Amino acid sequence: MTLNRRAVLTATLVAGLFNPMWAGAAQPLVMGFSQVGAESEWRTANTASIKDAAKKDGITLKFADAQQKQENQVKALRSFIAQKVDVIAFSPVVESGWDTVLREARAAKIPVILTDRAVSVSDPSLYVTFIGSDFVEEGRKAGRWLLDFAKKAPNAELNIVELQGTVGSAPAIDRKKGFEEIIASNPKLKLSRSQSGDFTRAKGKEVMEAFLKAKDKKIDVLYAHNDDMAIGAIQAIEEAGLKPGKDIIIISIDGVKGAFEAMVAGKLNVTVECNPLLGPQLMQLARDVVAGKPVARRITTTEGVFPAEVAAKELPNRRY
Ligand code: GYE
Repeated sequence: MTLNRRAVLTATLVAGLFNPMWAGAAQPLVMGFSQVGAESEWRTANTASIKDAAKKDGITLKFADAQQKQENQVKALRSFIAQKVDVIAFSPVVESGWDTVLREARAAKIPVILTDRAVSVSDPSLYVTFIGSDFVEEGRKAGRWLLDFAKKAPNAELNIVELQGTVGSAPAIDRKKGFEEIIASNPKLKLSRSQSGDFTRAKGKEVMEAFLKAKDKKIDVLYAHNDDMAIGAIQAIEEAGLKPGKDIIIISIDGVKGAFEAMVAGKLNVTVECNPLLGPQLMQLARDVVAGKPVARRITTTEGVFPAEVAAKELPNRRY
């Protein structure tokens, strides 16, 4: 180092302007992540996966929990923009209402990755890529299981009630759509009631209690958009003196451990898998996006269907 350069470096250090990158140390990538909340077992596993993967990958994660409120998510995204993070990732609580804040991110030249849930925006180039499950297909899988089940008693009419996820959220919209599309082929399958239980156990129980109190029609089948609501509903069914999984057939989505335990106990009939372990893939995507590498617009996760008959064998293999 010449005397001159040393003098400049010393002066910079003194002025507090020293950037370690000049000395060859790489700056860690900074990701702002806005999570929906902590409403379900699925979400807890998803958060853990993202935090673990960021740590393992040496990515600095700024994590914000929106407590299932869109306004909190918008605030979090604006704060990430103000902090000039390298990349923003978020799981949007509902589909609509994102245009303005996503334009702000674009104006700040911060790329946005959607995880888990989709948005509906006027300009799809407002986000780079979307990684998560195909919720319509999950609804179809639930519907197909019921079609098969209904074949066992082909003349019987089955009265179905539905516990929907959060109103306006991609999984609630799509899981309803996929299920209805499939059951439409059998006129004996009738959906009589459908209400949101907001993806939580407490609301699932509350809404199921109301369904049971109505007593106008015997309920044969419950379709819950997630396991937590099904588990809440199981409690309501038991408190009403009925046997969940027998008097009322129960179909749900996610495939969390709690659902496998309920199946082993004979209280839940089937769960359609939805994989929350998106962390490692998300970190890789973030690195590629920030490096300007081309990435796929849509990345879907591969998932199965687990009926009660395989629950005991599968339970020890479950990772969430
Ligand atoms: O199914 C539910 C959670 O968006 C896929 O959100 C996710 C859903 C999941 O609360 O349990």
